Amino acid sequence: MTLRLYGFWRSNAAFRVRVALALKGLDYDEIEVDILSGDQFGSGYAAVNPERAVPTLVHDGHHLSQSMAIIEYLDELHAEPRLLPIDLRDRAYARSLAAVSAADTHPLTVPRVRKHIAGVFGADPAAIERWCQHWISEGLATYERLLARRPGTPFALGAEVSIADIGVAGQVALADVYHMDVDDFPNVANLAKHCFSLPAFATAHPFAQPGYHAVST
Ligand SMILES: N[C@@H](CCC(=O)N[C@@H](CS)C(=O)NCC(=O)O)C(=O)O
Repeated sequence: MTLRLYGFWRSNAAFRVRVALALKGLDYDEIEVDILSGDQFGSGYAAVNPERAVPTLVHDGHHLSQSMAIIEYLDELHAEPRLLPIDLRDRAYARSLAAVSAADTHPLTVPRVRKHIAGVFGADPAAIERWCQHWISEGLATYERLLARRPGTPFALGAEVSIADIGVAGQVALADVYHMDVDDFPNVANLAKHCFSLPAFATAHPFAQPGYHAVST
């Protein structure tokens, strides 16, 4: 079996897939698509993923996109450890937690959105940074309220790591990229501490990627 991930060091969606691959112990190679330089629009990448976004996972020649769909595919391909709980209600809860970051907040911070608010509304780099920090903070606050209502330990659903934790940890990784601390969100901070103590999460972090370099947002 061969697995190739097209990603980028600061891509939060690629982070989610890296964590899932590592938790399942699946070997893969990663090809960098520099989405800050526009490589997602190049003719080479068009053949890989017409969405013009990362991640793309290529499994034995089969192309998969959208991080959540990729994680669910990996969960069905390689069941252990399960990232989607067996229990119907737990599974819905885990998916809903993951979606707070993957569907609601992270998409507001991606390069095409930043470029659009700069080009159409004249947002300067400081305004774009404030925009992103606002939505990241909103996501963290939503997670804090959800985790307070249903505390899990050490992970969101209890003893086992799940797709929910990938979402929460991803939101914290996003905060790291935007120079934000998570001190105001103690439940989130505690969950992230447990997640990032696992090599699968730590090695997936944007700052641990070979292409990482400190850039302004
Ligand atoms: N919903 C998609 C998000 C894909 C996405 O927007 N990826 C970003 C990086 S995290 C990207 O490649 N953006 C390119 C752009 O905005 O031009 C997923 O979860 O995979």
